[in-house]
Amino acid sequence: MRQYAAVTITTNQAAPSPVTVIRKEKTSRNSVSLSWQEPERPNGIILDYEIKYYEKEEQETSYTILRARGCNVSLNGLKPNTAYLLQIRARTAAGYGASSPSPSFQFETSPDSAFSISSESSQVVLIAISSAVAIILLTVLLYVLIGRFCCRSKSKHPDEKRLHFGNGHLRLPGIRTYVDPHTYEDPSQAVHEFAKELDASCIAIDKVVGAGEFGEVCSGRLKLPSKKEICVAIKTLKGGYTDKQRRDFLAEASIMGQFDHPNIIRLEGVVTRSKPVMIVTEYMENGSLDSFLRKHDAQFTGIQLVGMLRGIASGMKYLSDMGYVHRDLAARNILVNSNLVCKVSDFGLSRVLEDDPEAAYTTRGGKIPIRWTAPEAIAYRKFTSSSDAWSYGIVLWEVMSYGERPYWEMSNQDAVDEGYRLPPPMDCPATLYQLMLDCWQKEERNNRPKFEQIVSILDKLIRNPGSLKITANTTSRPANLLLDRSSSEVPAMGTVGDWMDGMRTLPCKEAFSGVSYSSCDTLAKTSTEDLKKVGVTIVGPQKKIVSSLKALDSHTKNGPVPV
Ligand code: ACK
Repeated sequence: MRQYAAVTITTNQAAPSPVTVIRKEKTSRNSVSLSWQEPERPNGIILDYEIKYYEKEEQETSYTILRARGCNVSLNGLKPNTAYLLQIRARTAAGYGASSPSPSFQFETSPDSAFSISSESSQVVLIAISSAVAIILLTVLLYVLIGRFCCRSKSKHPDEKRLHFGNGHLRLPGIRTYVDPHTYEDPSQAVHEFAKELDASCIAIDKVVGAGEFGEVCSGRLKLPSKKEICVAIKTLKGGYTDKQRRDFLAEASIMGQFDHPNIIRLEGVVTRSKPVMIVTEYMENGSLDSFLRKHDAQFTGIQLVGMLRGIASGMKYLSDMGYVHRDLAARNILVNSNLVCKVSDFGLSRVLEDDPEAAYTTRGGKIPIRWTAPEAIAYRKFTSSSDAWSYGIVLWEVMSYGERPYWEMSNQDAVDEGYRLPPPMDCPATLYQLMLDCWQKEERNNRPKFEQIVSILDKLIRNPGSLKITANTTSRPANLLLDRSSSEVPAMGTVGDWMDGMRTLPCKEAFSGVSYSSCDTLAKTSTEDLKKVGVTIVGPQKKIVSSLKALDSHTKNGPVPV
């Protein structure tokens, strides 16, 4: 028989080509108006343009970023008589095109004393100068009033959003574009700004696939304007809701609608003008990642698992670049499609945590999914992209253990007990376990890896699959396995009891005490039923416990440990 494999690869849509033609329309001492031509090859629908500019002298150490939907923009709040450099890039569903031009486009503002406008508008200059005092005073007054109004009702102008204010000038590196829908005075305005209103007649519901806090989750089909039908998931808001419930339900759509990334669940639109109120998203054939992995225990290659993890990290990098902190990153909130692509889902603020069955009340009253949450977020609600990185470490552990519950049946209290770290899942590559430990740095949360670094580490692993063969349980383990990073000593582990003490897995220790099995292999061959007869309760899958014990065997200096 001829042996072959058919491989279907779908490339991503190409990014738009650079913006090459930029024109200066008007210049004054504090502002400049620019326009440009659409890229020669947009390769899709241009969602918006990013305009980045900075003082030439400052060499890009601080810069301002604006976003514009059209091909023109006014830059205000500039310094008089100053040279600026500027670059523009277009964004489509495929992401950003290259920034251009290179070298950057240069413009200068007019000197302090002058008020110049381009030559063809010299008449306007004359009129402006003649009525100078009155008009300037009026403009300043209006500017102050409008400025105040804009600050109060943030982001009311979708076409051109100034992303960061600081005396009208950006002093922060990076891009940040997420707008919190709760800052809108009228939340229904937010949903219509970020989500498309769909006609209910274009949606056909096929079946119920799950239940959410607000109502059922169904699968169905959406007829697009092109008449093409696509599979969708439909979240519905059940009848009898309060205004607040409707607002909270739709907040998820207002958040999701701002994202556009292959590893973030895509919003198709909302139905708010008829009942039931619905949120329509792309359909993910394999459902939630945790149950998907449990269904396919041990069925994937290392590369497939790393590919899934890479997707999640890439989605999280996108979210953190946008300034969005997820707060509830867990395998149950990742969806998987038929191509094994993982996408981050479940957006919202307080709602996410209210909705999550894993969320428990902390001593400070907040509701938090304890097992997935960083210590500083549990202790004083310090949620940041670094606390998301901690949760990513837990997701990494969940994926490598095929949907095992973190900390098994331990109580939340024991799970967060200081110093405890999860052990490596069976056959877990050493690099991935080290990555988990890095994500779980307690004291120095800023030392946790950034999502960009995580993506790059996983990319390296994918390029060099041989490195996945070195597993955490066969090599010497990282020194910090059993301890908090603040402790410098690794305790000597002579017996299983010591090991379990070190791991603070009391339930396990109690289960094994008084039972005498001569080796891990004997234990492996003993049925769970037989173990029960001698009073041993298996608190996790038996094969995983055996694998951990074998790891201990290889770890101790004196050969196999008697169990
Ligand atoms: O594991 P599941 O089948 O996948 O059960 C849950 C359920 O709805 C409640 O959240 C499923 N679900 C949610 N969103 C989607 C989606 N976009 N595509 C497919 N299934 C979804 C989820």
